This record gives sequence, structure tokens and C-alpha cells, in this order.
Amino acid sequence: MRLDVISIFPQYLAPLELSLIGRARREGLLDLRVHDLRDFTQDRHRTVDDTPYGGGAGMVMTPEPWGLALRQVVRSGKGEPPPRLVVPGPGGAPFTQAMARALAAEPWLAFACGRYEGIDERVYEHAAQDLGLEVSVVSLGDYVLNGGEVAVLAIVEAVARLLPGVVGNADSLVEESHEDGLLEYPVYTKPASWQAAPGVRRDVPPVLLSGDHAAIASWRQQQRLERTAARRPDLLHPSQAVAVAPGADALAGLDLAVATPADAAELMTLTRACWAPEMAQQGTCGAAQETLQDVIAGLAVWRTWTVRSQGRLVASVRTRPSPDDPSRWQIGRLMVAPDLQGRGLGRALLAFAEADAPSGTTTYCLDTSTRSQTNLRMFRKAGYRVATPQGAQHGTVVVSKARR
Ligand code: 6GU
Repeated sequence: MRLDVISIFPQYLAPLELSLIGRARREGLLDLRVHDLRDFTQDRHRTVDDTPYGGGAGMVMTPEPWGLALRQVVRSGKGEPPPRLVVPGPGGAPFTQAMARALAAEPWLAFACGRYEGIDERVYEHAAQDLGLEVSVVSLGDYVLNGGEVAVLAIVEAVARLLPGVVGNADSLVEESHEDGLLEYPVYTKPASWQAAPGVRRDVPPVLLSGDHAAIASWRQQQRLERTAARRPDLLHPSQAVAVAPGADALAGLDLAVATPADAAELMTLTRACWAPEMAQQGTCGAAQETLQDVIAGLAVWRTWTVRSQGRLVASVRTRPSPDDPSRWQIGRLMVAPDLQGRGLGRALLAFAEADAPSGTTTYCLDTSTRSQTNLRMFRKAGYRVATPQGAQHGTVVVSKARR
């Protein structure tokens, strides 16, 4: 994986030479390049900030050095698809383990470390619209740091350790806090009985010494639940407690049903939530602009599946034979609630939609936006290839895959 970090304090990123990340760099698993934003200034004082238009406290980072730095990073890819741009900031979407997994699937990430009150907004527009980068503003949590550098250290560590070969023992990645929505159980090692102070002995819970693997597993699961309830009750809220098993089992435990008009309002809401980024980027979006009547009409001509977790609509997909060629199985509106993306639910739902096809199907096909590299890569990994370079509608392509 390639990583480019742009900062006015390149020395801040020095810790990325240490430990497992440092070793991964030396072994060539990570190609991490740090750039000094001031190298892209053109005045004697190497200025990177100025006062805000409209007034207000503090300074804003000027667009020119950012434009030059980003252009140079993109060009250095020599025709490779551009990196996904991550901009750390307290106003971003929360950085989660699911986001770490999504970022770890990217071949190339660039990080723009802001300082002061932030970066001139036109830099984000330029990156997305002129340079073609997918831009994600990401926050570590609800507090304010002085700049993005510390966040980049955290994000790079969380992402890099998911790459094959960076962490020696792959099993240690599986049983971890947040991987399935619960915190980790407490751990103990020798001695079994520790003399912590004169007259004070602290013993390891006896079940762990019992050799009874079933009892140990159930004790640990109970500890995870108690700990999560005490420290992170938000994770146990029904809307978040969607336990997505890895891979093909991702839909196990969720309720699948064919949608009826009674589902239309929720489907409309989920559609708008999922297509909001497109709507924001393009100012128009067929899916996000459908009325309730349009959604109900769609239910009559597609088989629409709802996926619910404890009643909440968390995902959906729809299928039908192509009206022009019944051997082609159309799959559409594949969507997962934004807070639950990155857990493999979309991929599993796609496999489900394929399995829904009747015999006689030769090809699966679906329309997708050319804007989302994340989605395009997901379809590619699932075996889909671009069938029409430019679809009927602007900004979309048809991807398809032969049934085997
Ligand atoms: Cl990612 N950046 C800054 N500057 N402050 C933060 C943050 C990021 N996450 C929480 N606070």
C-alpha cells in the first residue's frame, strides 16, 4: 500500500519509522512518503496561512500550496488511479474499525494535515472535482487537536496493521475490541497468584485455569458484554448491535423479506441516506430524488429485498430479469445504512441477489456510479467488469459478470 502525507510538520510523522509500521516500511509492504507543504509555497516567507474572509478568529490554510502538493502527489502515480484523500479534522465522520478496514482495502491513500482553523474549502472541491480524488474528512473523536498529524499517526497505525504481513500473528486481528461490536474481554498471564503488595494476593479468575474451553469461552463472552455495557453502552443500542459475521455468513441473524408498499417510506429514507454523497457531489441523483410514489412503483417492477436488524431497515437490494433480455439478471439499489458500511454486508447482499436469479440466467448486471472508487472496487472484487464504458445516464456505468 502506498501512503502520502502532506504536513507543515513532517517531523511529526517520524514515529512511523518505529515498531511494526517501521518494519513494514523497510520490508516494502508500505510505501510511505511524507511531504512538507512549505516546499510547495512560492514566496520568500513560505507562507501557508492567511486571515479568514468574513472575519473570525485564527488563520486559514491558503489553497495554492495545497493545490500544488496534491497535483504533484497525483502525478507521481504515473497514470495510476488517484489516491483516496483523507483529511483529518474534528468536523469529520467518526473514524471506526469499519473505516480502517475500508481504508486498508485501498491501494493508495493520501493524507492532508490541516492546522489552524482549517484548509480553504476550495481545496476539497479541487481535489474531488478537478483531480478526481475521493475525499473523506475523518475525526478521531469529539475533541479538538491542534492539527491532523497525530490523527494521521493513529489512522495509519489502525489501517496498516490490517494489511497482510504487517502484524505477525493474523489471529490476533480477529479477537479484538470493535471487530464484532463488543469490547474485548480482560486478559491475564503468569503468575496465577500475584503478590501485589505485602499481604495482598491477586489471583487470576479460576475458570481460566480450569482447562474447560467451553466454560472459558462463555466467561469471556459474558465479560465482553458486561464491559461493553459499563464502558460503551452506545454500542449495545439496537441500532448499532448489528453483529455481521464475516464473509458469506454476513446475513445470518438478519431478517430478509420481500418489500411491500408498507416498506416504501423507510426504503426512501435509506436510499436518500445512501445516495446523499452523490447528491451532494452532482446536485442531482435519480435514486435520492424519488418520491414515495416512485418507490412504490419500483416495488411493482422489481423484487426488492429488505434486510432488517431488530426491526431497523439496515440494507436493501432489488432484482429482476432485464426487460430486454431475460437471460440478464439486473441487480439494483444495493445499499447498506452508512453507519454499517464496511462490514461485508453489501458484498453478502450482492451474493444473495445473484443467488436469487432463476435458472436460465447467463449474466448479472448492475448500474453503478463512476464516482465511487470504493463501490467500483467492491464490484471488481466480486467478479464484475465494466460492460459499457459510459452508461445511458451521465456518470454511471453498467458492470456485469457471467453466471458460472
Ligand atoms: Cl482527526 N483532527 C483534529 N485537528 N482534531 C481532532 C481530530 C482530528 N479528531 C478529533 N479531534
